[in-house]
Amino acid sequence: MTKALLLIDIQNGFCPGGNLPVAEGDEIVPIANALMASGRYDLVIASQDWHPADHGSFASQHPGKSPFDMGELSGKPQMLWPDHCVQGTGDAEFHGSLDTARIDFVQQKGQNPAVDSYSAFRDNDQAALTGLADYVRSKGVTELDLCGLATDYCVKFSALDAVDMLPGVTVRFIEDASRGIDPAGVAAAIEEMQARGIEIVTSEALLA
Ligand code: VGL
Ligand code: ZN
Repeated sequence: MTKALLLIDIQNGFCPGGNLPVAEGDEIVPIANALMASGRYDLVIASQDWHPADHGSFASQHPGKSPFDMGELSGKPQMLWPDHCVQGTGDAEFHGSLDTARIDFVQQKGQNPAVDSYSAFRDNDQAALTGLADYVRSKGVTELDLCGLATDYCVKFSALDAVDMLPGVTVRFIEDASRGIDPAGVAAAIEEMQARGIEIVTSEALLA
């Protein structure tokens, strides 16, 4: 059995003070650190939202649009975001208290300005893969526990893709080690994950 922990986008940009802050986003950092330090995991992976400054998911690239408006990107509906997690900026760095020394592999995503990439495994149009599924397979992972920011976007899409792309791997969502953007969206995301066979767990249960 090879157990992996996948930390989704625990970056300054998604924490209070960042450009796309998730309420209480920083409160998950000590939990993520405890999970990493627990000895439960053979492998720790972290994803990093890593956008060029002109990324097409940014409202700033769509004249007349504001953040959180719906827009279009490459002909598909796209939620327009504030500029966030621009490559090389502090906003894109992992939270300063995250114990990054324990991370074995970082998967960056969202570099293509023409498509958004909520999932750590592939772009939203499912055309381009990040390579993370191959990496996870190459390590013989049998159990993948996920948490991070934001539950209703990048965590959910990563969890659903893990189920799709890694058949046979047990996938768990760690609820207390995650925070979301929209409370209704979080509830819907948890139902959707559960319906797809993802176990909803707490860090306390995993560390017991
Ligand atoms: C995310 C919106 C835009 C996330 C990333 O990490 O959940 N959300 N980019
Ligand atoms: Zn993004």
